[in-house]
Amino acid sequence: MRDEERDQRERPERPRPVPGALSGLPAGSAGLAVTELVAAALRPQAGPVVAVGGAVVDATPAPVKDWAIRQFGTADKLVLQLGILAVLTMLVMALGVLAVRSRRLAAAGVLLLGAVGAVAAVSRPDSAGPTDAFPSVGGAVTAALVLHLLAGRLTAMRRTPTPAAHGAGTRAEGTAGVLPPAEAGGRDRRSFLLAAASAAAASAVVGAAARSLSTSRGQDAVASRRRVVLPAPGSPARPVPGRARLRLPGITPFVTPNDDFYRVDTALTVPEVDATAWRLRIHGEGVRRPATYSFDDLLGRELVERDITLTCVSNEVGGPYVGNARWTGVRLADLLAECGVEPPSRGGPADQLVSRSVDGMTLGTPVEVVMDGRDALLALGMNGEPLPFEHGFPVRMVVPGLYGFVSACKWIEDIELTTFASYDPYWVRRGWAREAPVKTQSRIDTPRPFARPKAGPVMVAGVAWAQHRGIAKVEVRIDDGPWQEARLAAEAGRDTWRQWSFPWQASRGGHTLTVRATDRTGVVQTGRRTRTVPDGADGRHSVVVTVE
Ligand SMILES: Nc1nc2c(c(=O)[nH]1)N[C@H]1C(S)=C(S)[C@@H](COP(=O)(O)O)O[C@H]1N2
Ligand SMILES: [Mo]
Repeated sequence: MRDEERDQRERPERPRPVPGALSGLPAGSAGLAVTELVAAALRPQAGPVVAVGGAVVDATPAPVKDWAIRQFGTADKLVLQLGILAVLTMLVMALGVLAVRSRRLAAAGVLLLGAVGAVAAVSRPDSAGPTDAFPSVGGAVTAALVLHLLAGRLTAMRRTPTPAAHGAGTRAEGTAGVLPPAEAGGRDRRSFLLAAASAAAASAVVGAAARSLSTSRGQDAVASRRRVVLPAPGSPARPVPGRARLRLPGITPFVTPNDDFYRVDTALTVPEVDATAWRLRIHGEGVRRPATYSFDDLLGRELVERDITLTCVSNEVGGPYVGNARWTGVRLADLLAECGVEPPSRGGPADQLVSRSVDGMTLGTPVEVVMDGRDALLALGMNGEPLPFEHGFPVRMVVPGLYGFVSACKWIEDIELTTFASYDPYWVRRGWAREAPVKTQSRIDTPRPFARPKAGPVMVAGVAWAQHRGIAKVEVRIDDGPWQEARLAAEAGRDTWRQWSFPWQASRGGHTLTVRATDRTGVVQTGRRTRTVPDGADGRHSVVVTVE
């Protein structure tokens, strides 16, 4: 009997997973907070969540990426980062459980996580070098230390039986000279909880400091944007005819306001570039006079203003990734000519213009297209204001007629003349086409899918686009009926979309409305549906409605 009693007293309790897992949380949050602070001080892009997220984005196959864009739209990045945080939370909880058994193994696990973040940060295309490992390393060391400390308290707590486990131990007993086990257990528990709470509180303080530091760092960029005054364009946009804008409920407006303009990019944190420090370098094959331009250099040139509709190759038939804005900028062809660049048709050696952004994105555009006389711009303004940060401040490219992924480089900082044969930019390496003119497309904006309009006159309306070729005709078909011509709004220009409308005498029952466009080269939008990969979706948009 005596032996059994002693056993009960001295044998450590079996490790309990719940407090272990809970000790992983303050350790993880302390690590993450330090990570954020170091990243805010050094480079926000070097933070492990952003770096690992970026690596995941880059490694995701095109069809999965397409699916994610479809599922989550512009929230895809938030979903990805929350996913990474969820995985991280589970891992630190598991490491917390492990720490109760082996503090050394758990610390090694935490450091391994840090190593993953460090490697991701250092190997990003826009990495600033080995220092990008600092946020991950600092965070991992912090998390390992906190976990070590908490697991130590937990182990101490376990060695002394707790009052609950023995159903004994009242305050009165504790007044004896020697601390009874029950009281010691309570003390250890308090010390564990205190340590865990302190770690959590310290993480909150450090996290807040990291946020305010990163805000203040972004302020130079914000201030530089606020100071920009766009001079009146030397070459203003052609006035948009009044009849280019249909005033119909539910139709997409002719000009897309900046806040509604779709956003597609791989940037997990929007680059905030200080325009005063910004430079654009033009160099490469056949560049006889390589040059570097500042933002003021560009602002001092003749500005041209153009209405241009931008489309994403990932836009599904009927999808939302298309927008029309009034861009202000400088002619890219003029800059290239100044640098001594000749297009291939005049003997120039380079057929591909590779634009590179501050976040390491690369896009390839045919030199011939950029220099064929169309309004290929280095845009500084969007709808009368400096570019919003999300849309590429301080400078981006816009080339009418080409999908964004082969032309519209945001946060641009480098233009290199090269050949298609010798260099594949980012999207091409992931299965997208080298060259991608926008396909002729049209979309029904109203009625909405599954609407229930009343029988009688129903206005069917939407937009159609075939940038740089222009829209010649839009037709609508009801069910399997004949194609009937829609009314086209006036043409603002060949580089913009065109609104259209079709007054329909709707009869009761279910109906399928289909639209197709014909461009000015005679190409009719095909009925054969294709995927967005590799060079944009083909097919016609249909909407099913029930007329009551
Ligand atoms: N730096 C950078 N530029 C970029 C991209 C990107 O991921 N990074 N995405 C391109 C794509 S695919 C499109 S469709 C357009 C979208 O421009 P927007 O976000 O201003 O609409 O930007 C292009 N420029
Ligand atoms: Mo795109």
